[in-house]
Amino acid sequence: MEILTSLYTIIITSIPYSSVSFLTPKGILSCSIHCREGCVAFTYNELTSSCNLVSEFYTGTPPISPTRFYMKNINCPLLDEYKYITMGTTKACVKFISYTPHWFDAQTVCQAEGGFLIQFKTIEKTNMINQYITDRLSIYDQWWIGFRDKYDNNVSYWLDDDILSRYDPRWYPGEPSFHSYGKHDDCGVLKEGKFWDYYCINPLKFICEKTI
Ligand SMILES: [Ca+2]
Repeated sequence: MEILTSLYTIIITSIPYSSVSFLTPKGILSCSIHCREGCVAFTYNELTSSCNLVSEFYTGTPPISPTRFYMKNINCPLLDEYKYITMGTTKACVKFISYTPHWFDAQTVCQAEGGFLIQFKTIEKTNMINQYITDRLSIYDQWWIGFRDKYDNNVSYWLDDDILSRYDPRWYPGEPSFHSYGKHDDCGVLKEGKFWDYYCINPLKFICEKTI
């Protein structure tokens, strides 16, 4: 049981979760060993020898009966509506926020929670988040993300100052425009799986990220 102590925190929760189940008569340790890539927690029922590997859980929906969870010690505050999303070796701790401030207030909210507007430095991470949005939200939603033309010189920078090339294939056709309808398009948006630049004072939903 030392492995459980070192790798997992036991919490009692009524949080709904998505999981796969199978029988492991060898017990809870066997169940825990199956909780590897893509698994953030598990439950084990001693009476039925049923092991549930949990890939995601979340708050805000009607509670189910309380379950004893064994949760991996991941630096992602899942109980604060952040989601730990994995696809292969790609991982992210993110929160989709549906009220609609302008870009700067969105970034301020993320910073107040110890994070930042989400950055997409790899194709794999972009694909993973787009898949999640397609499956659980709407691909037509518009989200503030963590890049902008910070010097107003038609160069887009991620929040860590890496440049997002204007030739990156993840831009929507015709983007970045940098200007439209007489306004500066300086702030980063994810919509329909692609990057756009918008006028920063638009009211949009946003995605916060925490480093894990
Ligand atoms: Ca634009």
